[in-house]
Amino acid sequence: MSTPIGSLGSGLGGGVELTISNITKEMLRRGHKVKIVAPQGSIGSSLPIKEIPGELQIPAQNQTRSQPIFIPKNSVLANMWDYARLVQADYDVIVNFAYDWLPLYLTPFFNCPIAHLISMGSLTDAMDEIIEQVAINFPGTIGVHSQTQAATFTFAERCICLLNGLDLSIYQFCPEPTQSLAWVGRIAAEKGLEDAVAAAEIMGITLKIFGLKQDVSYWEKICQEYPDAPIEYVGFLPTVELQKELGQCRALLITPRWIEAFGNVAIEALACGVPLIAYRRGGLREIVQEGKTGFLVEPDSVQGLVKAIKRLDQLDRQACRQQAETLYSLEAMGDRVEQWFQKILKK
Ligand code: HBI
Repeated sequence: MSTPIGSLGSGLGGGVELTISNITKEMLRRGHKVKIVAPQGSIGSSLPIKEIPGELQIPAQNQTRSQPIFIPKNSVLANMWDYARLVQADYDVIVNFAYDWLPLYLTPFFNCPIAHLISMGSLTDAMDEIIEQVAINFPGTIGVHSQTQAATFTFAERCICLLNGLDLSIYQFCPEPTQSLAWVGRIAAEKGLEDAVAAAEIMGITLKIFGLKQDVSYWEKICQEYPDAPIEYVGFLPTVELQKELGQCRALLITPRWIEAFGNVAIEALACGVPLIAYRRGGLREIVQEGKTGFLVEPDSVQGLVKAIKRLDQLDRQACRQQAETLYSLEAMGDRVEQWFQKILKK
């Protein structure tokens, strides 16, 4: 059951789009029957998608903690779950990827077991309350991507930590990089791009920037503030092109202002052999192997980024690829997800 904030392939669903297609690919490879239920207009090369019409849900991260739950008329979320109600007898388990109240509230009304993969940390009181109710009444059905993300909830110990996974065959290991640094992500204030630009200017090293220019005024403000910074905006590339360019960079700078549940771009970089320089925030703290595959830096400290850039030669690109293969392959993620489902079904 996909995210209701955008059709699959629109990019609006952020990391969840990649997560859904990767888990689906791996479950199909293991011989499972899978159907993805997603908003109209969803595309996914050869993925089995059932498109559902209706009005999109508003993004949860733009809401205040006490904001009420909004369900628009002709809600695509409601229509998706009405479809699920009708077909539930054909399936062993329903997997919910939406960070929304309705699927959690509906859980007790379904005969078919529902596994919820919660993709962000605590954002609103209404969501915390309903996730906790399901975590208590349906033990083991709340999946998360990292311990840090789980720790943002009062019921952290009831969450199942799944990490995440990638199709590593798409990512080529690059042993000999150019001098450039990289920054990848939606260009928006919560991603802290200006710190990476400031560090690149201090070091006089080119910073290649990849990602959707979601907030253009934010981008223009950075260009005005750092007119001489050695930055190169490469654009929003499909994965195959992104990994080719990213792989040639000396390191990936990750400068989140908020608690990222995991860090898909971080494991994409590791898969290419690119070490990480990341703020010690959110799921990144569990991905970076300090001094081996990256450095964790004091959050919001440009000087911290600069100090880490100077120590890059201590990091081992082969170890980065190795970490991706050990922890974040589709195989490894598939094992964690399958075991999660089996434990739910056993109950
Ligand atoms: N907001 N309401 C809502 N529902 C989602 O499923 C959702 C969201 N915001 C962001 C989001 N999903 C994903 O982009 C992140 O979880 C990655």
